[in-house]
Amino acid sequence: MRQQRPEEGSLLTPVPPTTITWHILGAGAIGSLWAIYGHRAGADVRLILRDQQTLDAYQQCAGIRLHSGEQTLHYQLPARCSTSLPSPIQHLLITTKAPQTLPALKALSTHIADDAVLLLLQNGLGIAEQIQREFPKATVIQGSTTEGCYRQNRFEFVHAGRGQTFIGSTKDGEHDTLLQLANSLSFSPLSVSVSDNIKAVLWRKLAVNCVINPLTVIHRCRNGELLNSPEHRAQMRQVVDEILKVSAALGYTDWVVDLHELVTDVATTTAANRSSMLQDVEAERDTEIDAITGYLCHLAAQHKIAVPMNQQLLDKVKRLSSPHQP
Ligand code: KPL
Repeated sequence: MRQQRPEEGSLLTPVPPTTITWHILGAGAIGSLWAIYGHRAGADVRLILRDQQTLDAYQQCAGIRLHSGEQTLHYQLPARCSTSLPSPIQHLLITTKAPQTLPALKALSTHIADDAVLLLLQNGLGIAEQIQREFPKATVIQGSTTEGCYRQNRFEFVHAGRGQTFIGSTKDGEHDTLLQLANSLSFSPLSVSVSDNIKAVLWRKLAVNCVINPLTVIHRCRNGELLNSPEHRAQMRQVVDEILKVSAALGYTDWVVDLHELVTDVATTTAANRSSMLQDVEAERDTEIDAITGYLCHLAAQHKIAVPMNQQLLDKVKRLSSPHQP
């Protein structure tokens, strides 16, 4: 019998549309994707920008542009910076990069309702636990997306590849809430599903990011170009083999039986995309390498598993993202 992928356990029972107001923290590629499609769908979506300077730049650009196939969408949806937010935030979609998440949330904390829903849609692992500690009464939901989107200019993005988006919770009894949230964020063409095994989905996404993101940085190439060279393919295989060993030590073997295939699939469907890590390195921004490869290497060390290829990629990307490091 064919092995069931964790994504396929998702329940897609239709739930009536809701009128949730979504605040979106982070106007990067993923945040802007949801903001633009949400606004187009008539949903109440509001951007939270870092500071007044960013807000001024946003207004000067008259909002966000998104190129999607032949179409360009251009909207100036409501945006505020964190110092001028009016009411307590009840639903927050967090799309900031892993290292910026906690500082950004702390800066917003007086505007976040105690019982807010904080939905995390970002690469890497380890941040949700930190958020839950900081906001103990909030409902923290984790999500994962393989939509491919990259920044072309400050507020201009390209939706370069269609992917899948899942949300879920590690706590029991939140299924109806999750369905409602998934429904409220399924702005066409984006579709959000509930996973009944979000840990597996996040682990699989971490694995994909451990392969594609650092390798596209080292080779300065688009995702699909990794598949064109035998040398790059060999490196991809090596990274995957090491992840399989760590997965086995953690008891996650069933989640990654098709990992080689999955990585190739994602590199193919997002072939035209520039990975988020490559975009960060090129823009001299902090990367998410610590929450991705760093997280994996940390677990490997705890279980005394050698992951030399991942360690090498971690060191190289860290050197590239902090050029002053020896
Ligand atoms: O998540 C991604 C990223 O760039 O961070 C992938 C799926 C690799 C798409 O580019």
